[in-house]
Amino acid sequence: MNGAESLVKTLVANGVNICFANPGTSEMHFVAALDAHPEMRCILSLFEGGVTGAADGYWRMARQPAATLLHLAPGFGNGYASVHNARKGFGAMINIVGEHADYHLKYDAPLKGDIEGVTRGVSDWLRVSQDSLSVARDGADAIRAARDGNGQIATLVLPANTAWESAEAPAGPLAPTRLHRPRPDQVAAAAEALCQPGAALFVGGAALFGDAARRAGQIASATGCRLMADLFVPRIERGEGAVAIECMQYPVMENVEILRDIRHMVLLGAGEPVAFFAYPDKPSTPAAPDTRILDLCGPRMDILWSLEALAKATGADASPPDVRPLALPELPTGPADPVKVGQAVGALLPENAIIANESITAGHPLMQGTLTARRHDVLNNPGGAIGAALPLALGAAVACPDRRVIAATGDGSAMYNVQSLWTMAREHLDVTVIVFANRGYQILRGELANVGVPSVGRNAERMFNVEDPVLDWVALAQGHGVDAVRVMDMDAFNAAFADAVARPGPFLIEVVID
Ligand SMILES: Cc1ncc(C[n+]2csc(CCOP(=O)(O)OP(=O)(O)O)c2C)c(N)n1
Repeated sequence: MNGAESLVKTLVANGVNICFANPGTSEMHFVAALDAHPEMRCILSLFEGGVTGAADGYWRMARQPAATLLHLAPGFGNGYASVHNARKGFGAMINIVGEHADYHLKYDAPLKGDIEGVTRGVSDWLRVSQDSLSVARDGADAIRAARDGNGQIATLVLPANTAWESAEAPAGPLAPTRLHRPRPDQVAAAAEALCQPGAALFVGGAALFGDAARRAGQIASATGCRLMADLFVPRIERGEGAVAIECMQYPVMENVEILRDIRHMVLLGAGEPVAFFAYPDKPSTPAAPDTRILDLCGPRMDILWSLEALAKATGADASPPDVRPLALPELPTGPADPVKVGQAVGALLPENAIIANESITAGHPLMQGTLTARRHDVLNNPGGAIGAALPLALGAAVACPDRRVIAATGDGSAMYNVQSLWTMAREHLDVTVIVFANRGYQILRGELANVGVPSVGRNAERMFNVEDPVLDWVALAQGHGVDAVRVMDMDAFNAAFADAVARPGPFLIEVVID
């Protein structure tokens, strides 16, 4: 057995059986070892942003880390933005990054780069394997790190000779690690604070879906506090029967209003809300200055245990949570616009769908339109580096083959990792892509005004519009092996969306917004 084989066997023995990949020569022994293990599913992306973004989407739904296979510093660098987004959402992945053989590094060969420099800033755990005998242990440590702290980015750099030289045995299954928990006095103080007038329980991470969200909802019902969360949370359950969680908005001054009456804020699985950007004369944090903030359980701590403890301390067991009703919007007609598209998606969304949302200026109407749709999950982009929706949808569809995945994206954002369409086609994934084709970086017009610049001149206009030439999304999709249609009005959108979510495989709808 060589080092690469010991690593693949270690991954498989620990339940890591998906590898999103874009390999090169320095990874050929790892490729050969993957080839010898058909129980590992290897999924090719044609750009590394798709590799790492898909691993993030996979983790968010499967709650199991996938491996990635990346080619030296430039390959990881191409995937950097999606790793950044994953890390901001406390996502997990195990990046296996090939490197030149250690004795080759001194020659400064073409693909040699500052691999530690490029990986360190977005890796919670980073190691360069020193020899082939250590590779299995390094792999096991990487898996443990990825699972630790509610999800971490683990990056293992694998010099080519450590992959091809002899190894002994793979490392077996790993014991789970224990998460930090708040002290009893902190739980008691939080419980007391939540019973005060003007209290909010501000939740994140695993508290936004499933049983944990129900627990949070019970605590809110029992104490009378508001239940709140950030806007761009990595995963949140919505629609019929989902616990009613009040989400923040994008404009910081709207959030100042939303939080105006909050006097006590208990953080559980989330940090304090912050403005996406700083603006002249606007605050960085929207909570009122006299709000008392209790940091009960950080995002890396034991969120589920903390919710249970808080439920017990507030006597929430018998309190039913406030949940969303089913109230489907009417199907809109007439020319297409983001509000109507949001309503149509809300009306037609299939039960148990997953929406990977990077709709930017169309995002608010989409969230409004789907608030009381059939039950679904939404995956947002917590890191703000655009290009997330297509890879996230890809990874979510691999994790949940029985669920319909919707990728809803701005046309500007969709271009960053457009190659993910090809992987959706190759893997026959049930993804319906909605591209909001407003032919520009619409949000940046508003942001220019937000920083106090009164008008858009020639250069700014040249940086904000994506016209001349106009992107042809039907041709782009078809060129990647995905069927597509362009729609201008709601009758056409409604018909296309209803058809797309019922047919197997990927389909793209370009909805033209003037
Ligand atoms: C990696 C990265 N590059 C650039 C940006 C800046 N940026 C934010 S939104 C945006 C344009 C988004 O355009 P689109 O997806 O078409 O949505 P729209 O604003 O038109 O609704 C850009 C360039 C970013 N957030 N991340």
